[in-house]
Amino acid sequence: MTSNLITYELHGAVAVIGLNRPDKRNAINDDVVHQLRDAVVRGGEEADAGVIFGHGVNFSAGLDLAQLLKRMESPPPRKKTDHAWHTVFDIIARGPIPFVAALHGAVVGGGLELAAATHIRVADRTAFFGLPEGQRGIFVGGGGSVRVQRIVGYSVMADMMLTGRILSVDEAEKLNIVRYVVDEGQALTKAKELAARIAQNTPLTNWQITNVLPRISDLSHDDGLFMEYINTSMQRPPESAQRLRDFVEKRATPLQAPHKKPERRR
Ligand code: 1HE
Repeated sequence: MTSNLITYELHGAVAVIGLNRPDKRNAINDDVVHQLRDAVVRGGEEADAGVIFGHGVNFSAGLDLAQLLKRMESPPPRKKTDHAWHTVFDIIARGPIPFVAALHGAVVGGGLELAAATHIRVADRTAFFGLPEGQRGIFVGGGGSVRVQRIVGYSVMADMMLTGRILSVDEAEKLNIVRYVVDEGQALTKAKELAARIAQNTPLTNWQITNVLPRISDLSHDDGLFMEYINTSMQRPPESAQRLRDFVEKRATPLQAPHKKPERRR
């Protein structure tokens, strides 16, 4: 599927989804949000992991400010509707499959909020990160007050929003905004490689990691342990027994310590 503003390709078990509005620096307008929704829903149905990236030289310049201005200059709607950004970003964050973001160039405002809705972020050395909402006279609206704040904490987010501070890739890595830093032009390749690896996990375990784990972090100690117990004792992926047998019967690929070369199990 290639709609005009979002591209979608299935690479094996990985849905590769691209923001495709490079002339506007992949600024996110209503049509982008709607097409992104269709793409992530489709990915959830037919893939086991997904990648989100930006066409052109940026990931995303965030909310389409021209469209927002037009809306501000029009009469307000009579009725409240669902906030489409929240709906779509929640499908990414808490849907059926994990997503990896491949970041380069501008990752700002709503672009950073979108990246924060994914589960793993990879950035190349051209990426920079900002929340210029303060300068634009608006507030975060794509879930950033929850997701970005949970990643970087209040003091970092307040600094980014109040002063307009732009973070480099190295700063973003220190703050856990990104987990992998790669050379220029390599973010998409690395993100696809990670997604392909993730897609080999059992879908139920991936779902527990993306849906149960973040909810546990919102719970009290006691409730968290209880939720963990329920999850480990009441539902196991159907593939678990075979995977455990593979390990016990020495067919599983050994874990690899970073300082050692891979070794075959005998
Ligand atoms: C845009 C947008 C946009 C570019 N909305 N049209 N986001 C921001 O405050 C970031 C605004 N953008 C920028 O600061 C710069 O565009 C960039 C640093 C990302 C890239 O700079 P550059 O020199 O490569 O591009 P440019 O010349 O600034 O922009 C190229 C075109 O993209 C130009 O349109 P043109 O018709 O004159 O060619 C720009 O107007 C257009 N463009 N960014 C609309 N954001 C749910 S709440 C989330 C709240 C936020 O996201 S706030 C942060 C908004």
